[in-house]
Amino acid sequence: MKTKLTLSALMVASALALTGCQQEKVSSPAPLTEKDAEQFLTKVETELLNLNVESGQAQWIYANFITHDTANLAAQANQKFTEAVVSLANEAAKFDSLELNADNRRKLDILKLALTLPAPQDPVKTARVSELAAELDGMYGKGKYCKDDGQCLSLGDMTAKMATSRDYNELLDMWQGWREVSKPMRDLYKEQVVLTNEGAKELGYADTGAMWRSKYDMPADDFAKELDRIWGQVKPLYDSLHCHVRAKLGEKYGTDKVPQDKPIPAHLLGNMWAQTWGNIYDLVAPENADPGYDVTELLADHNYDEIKMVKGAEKFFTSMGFAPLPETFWERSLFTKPRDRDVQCHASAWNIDFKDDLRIKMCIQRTGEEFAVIHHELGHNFYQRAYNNLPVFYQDSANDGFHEAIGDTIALSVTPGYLKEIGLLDKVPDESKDIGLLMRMALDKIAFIPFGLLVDQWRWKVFSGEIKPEQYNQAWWELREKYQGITAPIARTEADFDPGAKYHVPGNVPYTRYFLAHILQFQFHKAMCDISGNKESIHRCSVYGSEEAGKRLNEMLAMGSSRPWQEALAKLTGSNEMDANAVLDYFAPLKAYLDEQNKDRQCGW
Ligand code: X8Z
Ligand code: ZN
Repeated sequence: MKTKLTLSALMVASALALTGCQQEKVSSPAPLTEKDAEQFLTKVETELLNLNVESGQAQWIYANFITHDTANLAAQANQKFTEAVVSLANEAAKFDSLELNADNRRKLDILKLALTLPAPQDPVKTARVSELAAELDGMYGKGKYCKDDGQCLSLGDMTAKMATSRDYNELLDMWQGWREVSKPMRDLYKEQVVLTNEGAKELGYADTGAMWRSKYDMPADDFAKELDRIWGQVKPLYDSLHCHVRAKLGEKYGTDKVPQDKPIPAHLLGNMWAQTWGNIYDLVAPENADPGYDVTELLADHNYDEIKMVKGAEKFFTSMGFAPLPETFWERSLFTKPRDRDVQCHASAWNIDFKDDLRIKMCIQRTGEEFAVIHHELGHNFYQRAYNNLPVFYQDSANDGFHEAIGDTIALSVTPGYLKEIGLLDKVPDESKDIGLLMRMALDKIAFIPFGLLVDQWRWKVFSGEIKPEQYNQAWWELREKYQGITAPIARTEADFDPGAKYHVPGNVPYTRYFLAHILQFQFHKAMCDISGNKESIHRCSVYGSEEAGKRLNEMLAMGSSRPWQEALAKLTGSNEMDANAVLDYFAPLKAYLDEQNKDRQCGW
């Protein structure tokens, strides 16, 4: 056991070192210096690493075996971790007014912002925060929809059915059934908000949301404005897509069910949360421009099982010069849903020892959609490995959007040309099919963007108190309507807690990261295509096999969070701004097509 040298011990030591001739100063602590900061940071480095590994192991076990006991063990480990980090963050704050070199300042700031759920310093309250976090996470992981006849559906079962069912009532039944799971989360969530806000205040932030917004190398308010600016860039494209999709859904289900001047009912878009719409591609496929293949079918035709899908994604990274995943990745990951126990099926990527103990945990389904998610998860793992030589403070992405963007960037290179190259597709469709390809991509990527924004718009307002507990559900649907143009298909009340039906709310994972990732991945893709010498249109570009692009990508990844994200972005793209022009350029031909389709339609809601 290491003895804990706290900062106050350091201060006492330096005060005692003063000679007796300065009597009046002996009782007050010596002013802190850069050297004190350095000593503090060195101590924290080891402590943080040990704490992270210990709690990481407990969280891993809990997520892989959800039981009463593993919940307790995970909560205890989290409590220990939170207590320690809160105390270290408060110590770090003591250097706030000291002028320090940029590196030490950055590490201290990172430490102060390290917790997603900041707990108050009271140990009883920290214990409760940890308990609530474990319980909410477990409720989601264990969640099932059991019908009156006793038949139970897991979220995975419903995800698969909602992708292909075109039966209005069947879809509604599953949509409604899953949202029973989140009702009992409401009171726990409310309690958690109060406690973490108290913790955030102790650390000097207005509330937990304000703390989350402070992680972006710019003033928190500027960051919020930046999001609005970027959303303003994308909104016209989203509106065009929404208009066309609503019209097609009206043709399919009838305009009584899908009124053409109102938001779209949320259960008809092929996804439990209406966050990606690629699964209803068949309903909106442009005439004569269908690329004529479907990745789910290609995978089945070529006997891809779950492991082969992961190997395929790994191969993409190794083709660009990244080292293969370690043997332990294959031994320790979870790839398929176990039949006999509850696991947290929501996909995630881990690096347990902050070196090379990389893993994913995912209940893989054999679909094109999941093939993209595998790329997404491996993007996390290759990022984690690229920065594993940095001090633990910097073992993170430039900002959280970067972490979420890397695997998606690679998945943008899963083009027909690439599928042919790896033997999944016989013939690359000609350019007349590009609108179909772009449509399918937009249904996933453009449809997602407002959803990626609104989840934290809701949470930020909840944390700030602007949304009160008795308005949780109503405010959620107001934001769903405002940003996505989506509506609940049946009346909702405050007995419901629909935000809790989305993993990241009970899981306490900030969501703005995915909004950012959906912008950044197009910037990264464009930059890497340029580096690889691509001559085709951007949506046909694949950087598969480009070691040059891999090298430049790795340079950015290896920076971890050691420098402001603007610098990391410039390293790969030459620009230090997040900007949606790369998105708009990518989809420009589709935008023209949509506007033509919509010309006699009344768009908007
Ligand atoms: O949660 C995820 C990943 C794990 S970080 C699978 N995603 C978001 C979601 O599923 O809601 C990826 C895209 C958005
Ligand atoms: Zn992710």
